[in-house]
Amino acid sequence: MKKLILVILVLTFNFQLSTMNCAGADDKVVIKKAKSAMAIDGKLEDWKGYEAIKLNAPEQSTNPDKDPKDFSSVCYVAWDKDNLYFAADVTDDLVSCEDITTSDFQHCDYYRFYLDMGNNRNEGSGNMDDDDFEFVFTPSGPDKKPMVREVSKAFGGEGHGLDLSKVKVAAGLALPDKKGWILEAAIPWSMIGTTPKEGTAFGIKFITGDTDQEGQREDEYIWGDMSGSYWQDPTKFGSAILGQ
Ligand SMILES: [Ca+2]
Ligand SMILES: [Ca+2]
Ligand SMILES: [Ca+2]
Ligand SMILES: [Ca+2]
Repeated sequence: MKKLILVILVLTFNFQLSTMNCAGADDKVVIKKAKSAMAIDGKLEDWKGYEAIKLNAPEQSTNPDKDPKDFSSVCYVAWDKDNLYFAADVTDDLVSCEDITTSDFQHCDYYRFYLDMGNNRNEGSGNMDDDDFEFVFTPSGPDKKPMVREVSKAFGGEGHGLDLSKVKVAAGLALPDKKGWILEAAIPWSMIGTTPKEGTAFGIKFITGDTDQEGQREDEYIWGDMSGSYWQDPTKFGSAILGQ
């Protein structure tokens, strides 16, 4: 009897492990509609009631031994007729955002927010196409202001030449009760060639990286599939749908 229970336990554990390992392709997020425009002010009060998307589990990190006090986060998305909103709530023991040389701020603290507005990842190309966007946000920079770049069409690529002054971005730093940073952004739908409505579906991905004292990116947390060239491959994106 004991042996049978043991076998069942082992089988159950293995099943859970295999379910976790292939979770990537099934990653979905239903994006809630904002009742009124989000205030892009580096404060997260307006995000109460929105689903926290977690980038904080050891199996989501390129360094499974990462101390959550060193770095861990959740992020949020919302929409209205004008904007796609993004926010991140990050625990981090040191903010380091000095690298402006690398096109995608590789050696900064950053959040990367990927969109495949054509929702065509199943066509199987490992390269970003014209309707794929990679926005990179940092909570600070050499002038102490948050930074944003758009480096789509492959890793560190040329981007779409967007007028990024139209992306509203704000950051909050080191709240009194914890070490970390907050990012908030509003991306106009007009910028990414989409007229939104309930049911609009597209590909999505979130990646966040930690840089500390050394000024070199230490590791990343990845939402969804983290196999292969996950940082530039739309076939590794999850699915988003605009909800109510
Ligand atoms: Ca806010
Ligand atoms: Ca850190
Ligand atoms: Ca695409
Ligand atoms: Ca850091």
